[in-house]
Amino acid sequence: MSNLLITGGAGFIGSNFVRYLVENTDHRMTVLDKLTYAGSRESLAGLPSDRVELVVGDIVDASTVDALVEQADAVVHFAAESHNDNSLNDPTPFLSTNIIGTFTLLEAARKTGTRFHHISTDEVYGDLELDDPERFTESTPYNPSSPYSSTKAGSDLLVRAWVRSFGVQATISNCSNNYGPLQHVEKFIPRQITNVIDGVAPRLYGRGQNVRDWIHVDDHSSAVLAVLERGRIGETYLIGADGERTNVEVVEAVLRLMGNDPDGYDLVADRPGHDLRYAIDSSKLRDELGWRPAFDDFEAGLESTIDWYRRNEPWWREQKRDAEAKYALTGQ
Ligand code: NAD
Ligand code: TDX
Repeated sequence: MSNLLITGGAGFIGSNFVRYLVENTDHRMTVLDKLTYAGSRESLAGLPSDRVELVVGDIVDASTVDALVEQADAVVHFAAESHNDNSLNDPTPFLSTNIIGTFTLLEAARKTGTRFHHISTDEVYGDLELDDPERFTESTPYNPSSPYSSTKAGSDLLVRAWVRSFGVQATISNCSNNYGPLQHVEKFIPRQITNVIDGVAPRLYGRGQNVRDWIHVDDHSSAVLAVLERGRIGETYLIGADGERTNVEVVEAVLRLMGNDPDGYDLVADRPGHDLRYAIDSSKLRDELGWRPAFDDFEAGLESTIDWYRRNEPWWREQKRDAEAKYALTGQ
């Protein structure tokens, strides 16, 4: 059993990872989370207090970070500003949290020699044409499009430099779009599910033809655990589950599964710089570490996610009001 420091563990993927580790390992976890608009204590509710402790703090604060990294056997770094649309309205916190925050953690790991795993995104590679037969691999050149993805790319490059220059014991994983319970309703799938619950038509950007490569959040967690336990230091692993779908296909599935007419969506203004398509080739992770996704039925995963939002309205009702007020400003 070891002590893990989980940054951003009160957010969507971080809290699902903590829950996954409580169920599948003996690790003790300290969550360091600023509880921004995207993090909540409720996402960690019901977990055993002898396994999970929440420290409310900022990854940019070196004294907090140094003290916590010192006590940890490994760090898994999820904390980030994570939403592309927000980064178009105000990039400032993205620079601070994603770049300076990662730098602060790396400096602490350098001083202590602590094992470090950095969570990143496929968006660092830019986008693919709809008909491109290629998918992203670990050797695809970095070409980010948005303020969000450029700060994630910058944080990845810091990790690589700290490995090479200072011998930090780090790995990186770049994952495709996650779905599942506890995702903030500003994001595509929970936004549309909660719209339908509220009797509002789902909102598709542009013509809805953009493609995302969906993976269930628990499959992301099992892959991160595999890299943490067996990944080679200094290496990058792409995480994906062959889940490419156009946005309109996803919305039609949500509407159908919720008993509505699959055509009952609205087309709204496109996202500036909107990446066309993401697609992951996860052969390295599968061949080297023997990882396989457990969720091979997207519609079944979507159905249980819909069920979770139906049963957990108190968790999302307040954030829904705030998120829709922001979208109203851009007419989206
Ligand atoms: P999220 O926005 O739901 O959660 C982020 C968490 O980080 C929140 O709990 C927030 O309070 C915390 N946080 C933000 N700034 C902080 C700071 N300065 N100090 C401490 N805590 C801070 O994000 P998510 O969707 O769970 O994404 C988690 C990670 O996974 C991110 O690094 C993101 O880039 C990456 N990622 C996400 C996806 C996806 O589909 N959501 C896909 C690939 C990679
Ligand atoms: O209302 C919407 N309508 C719509 O058509 C919203 C919120 C989104 N979209 C589109 C934009 C994208 O093509 O749906 C797709 C998914 O949008 P987001 O949920 O905002 O995700 P994306 O921009 O693809 O980024 C996500 O995956 C990669 C995460 O938010 C990132 O943190 C991760 O790095």
